[in-house]
This record gives sequence, structure tokens and C-alpha cells, in this order.
Amino acid sequence: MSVLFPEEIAVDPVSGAVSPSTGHHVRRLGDLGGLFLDEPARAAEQSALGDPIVYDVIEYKKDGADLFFGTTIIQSGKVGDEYYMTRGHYHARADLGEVYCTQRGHGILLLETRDGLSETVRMVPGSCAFIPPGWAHRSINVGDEPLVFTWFCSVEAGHDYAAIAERGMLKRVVERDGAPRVVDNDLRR
Ligand code: S6P
Ligand code: ZN
Repeated sequence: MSVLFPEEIAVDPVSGAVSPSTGHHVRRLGDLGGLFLDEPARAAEQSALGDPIVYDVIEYKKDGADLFFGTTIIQSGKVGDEYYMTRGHYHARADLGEVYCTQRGHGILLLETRDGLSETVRMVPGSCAFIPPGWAHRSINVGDEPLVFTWFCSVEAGHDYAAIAERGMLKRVVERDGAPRVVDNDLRR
């Protein structure tokens, strides 16, 4: 195997830009059909707002490396009373976890296991969330500015979206009386 050399990669804590980067994925409301409980509201907002970006993922991955990292930038917004969020996934490799370090904004990391455990971790600048192996994870922007976080992961981790895509997670994060509240997801009862 060829030798890899150390490098400095710039991460902008305000915009989430990674330079240099090797990949950039954009998820718009139109890509997220079925994610939010109020599907008619999602479709209506998609047309009314011109299919806005919900989140970006920018990554730096080096051929031959064991780890990669990047940023996720989730815009501030809601569909009905449900905050903008990522799709959420298990890792394809159930023995590999991840770390999320928040740079900007205010979020909630929602996690669950296939055995039915459910947890949340606060996402605020200066804190990192430890995501153990075997826990599905979804990040939710509950603030009024973009939520920017940097993640660090094994290149072998992979994504398993199917279980979460089917019926969502055990909990949802919604606005009640102007504040975020974690409530049961009725589709999982
Ligand atoms: C990958 C890591 C993040 C997410 C990103 C978007 O293991 O957890 O890069 O991919 O936050 O979330 P999702 O659920 O749409 O992939
Ligand atoms: Zn992940």
C-alpha cells in the first residue's frame, strides 16, 4: 500500500465549507418525500418555496485511508411543526460508530437501536456527540440559523437507510409552544 501523507483541511465553522473537498451532496425538500409526518405540507412548501435546500453534506475522503470526515449543514425550517432534519440511517457495518462535533447552531441528535432503545444528544457549539456502533442517527435543526457539524467516520461504515425510511424513527422532534419537544412517532406505535 502506498504511503499517505498528513494534510491540513480547512473547515469553515460558519458556512460548513470544507476545502479541499472530494464530494458534495445536496438534499432538497423534493428529495425528502415521506420523511416528514405532514406529507401534504412538505409538497406544498416544496412548490411554494421553489424546492429549497434542507441540507448539504460536504466530505473529504482520501483513497486508501481508514477514516473520512466532512460537514453537514442543515438549514433552519419546518414542515408543519416538524423541524428540518436529515433522513437518518444505521451504518451498514453494525460494529462501526461515528462522532459529530457541532460548530454552529442548535440541534438535537436523535438515536435509536433495532431493539427499541431511543436517546437524544444535544448539539451545540463546543460539544461532540458520541454515536456508538449499532445506533441509528438523525440530526435535527431546532434553531433559527443553520446547524453546522463536522462528522468523523470509518470509510467502511456505509449507510443502511431502509429501516428508517420505511416507518421513520421512534420519536419525532416538533415545535410546541415555540420550543422543541421530542414526541412519539405515531407511525411506530
Ligand atoms: C455519515 C454521517 C453523515 C450523514 C449526514 C446526512 O455516516 O452520519 O455524514 O450522512 O449527516 O444524513 P443522512 O441520514 O441523510 O445520511
Ligand atoms: Zn452515520
